[in-house]
Amino acid sequence: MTGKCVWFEGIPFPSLDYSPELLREVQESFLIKDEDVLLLTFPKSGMNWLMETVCLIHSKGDPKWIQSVPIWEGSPWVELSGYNLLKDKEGPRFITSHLFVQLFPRSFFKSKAKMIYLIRNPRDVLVSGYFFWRSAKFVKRPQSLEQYFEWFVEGNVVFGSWFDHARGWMSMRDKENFLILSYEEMKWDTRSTVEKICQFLGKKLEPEELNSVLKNNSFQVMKENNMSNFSLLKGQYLEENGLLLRKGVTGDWKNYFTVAQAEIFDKLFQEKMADLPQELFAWE
Ligand code: PPS
Repeated sequence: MTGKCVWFEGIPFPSLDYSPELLREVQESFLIKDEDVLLLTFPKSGMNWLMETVCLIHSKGDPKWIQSVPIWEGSPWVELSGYNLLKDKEGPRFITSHLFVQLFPRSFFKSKAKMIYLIRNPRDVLVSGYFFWRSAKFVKRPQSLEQYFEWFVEGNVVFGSWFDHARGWMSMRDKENFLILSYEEMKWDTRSTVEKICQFLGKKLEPEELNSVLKNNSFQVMKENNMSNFSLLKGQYLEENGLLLRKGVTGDWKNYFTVAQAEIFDKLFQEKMADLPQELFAWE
């Protein structure tokens, strides 16, 4: 998959709008402010769901903003075209990124900016990525799930190894400006997770505002929102069958992994993550 990539400090990036020069500038010069809110995930972990949720919390559940502005403008990607948008923006910003911890703007580590890291069962990340990258025009596409499985376990996919990405960010987990959430908890109890995000961000919502956040960040409503469902990316970046909101469930990997693949994955997970608290990985 990495054949078509742009490389920066050993990490492969899609041949989209990434460049080593921009990535270096982001890392060295982008100024994170204390009042910023940062959203971080490995690709296909539910980033757009988190972005939509945070924007809805900000607008107190009013969907006008998320229905009128592309999702990548509400919470721009710092390592992409969002860089220029963000640089000139006054006041508190939502900032999105898939960057590894070591590539993230260095100014963050001295700031009080709040960061949310959303983690998802990497087996589901793998399946979600397989279906998504098959319809993307800016990567070498996997020809089969078997092939993508091999790439993924070797860390030979865009943005590199899930294990290294997760381990890197997990090292921040004791900091008080850092919140780890899982896609699974967000799926199984969306209300409590949104309340947790509100508490972390110091936002108070009235019951009807919270209900509106929950209505508008639901899979079905997001799937129908052309500002959030990536339909604007069809043509230039995605094939017509390209879907961001594919199934939106947990445990879908069980429908795709063979018994042998499940065993290989379990063994690898043990090798790579055994020393971390296992309650961080509460999934099926
Ligand atoms: S990306 O392209 O890397 O930024 O993709 P990302 O947004 O991180 O992940 C896409 C997966 O998130 C699911 N998703 C949702 N699930 C539940 N509810 C809502 N509202 C929601 N929004 C996005 C999306 O369906 C992708 O997962 P899969 O398993 O492919 O369906």
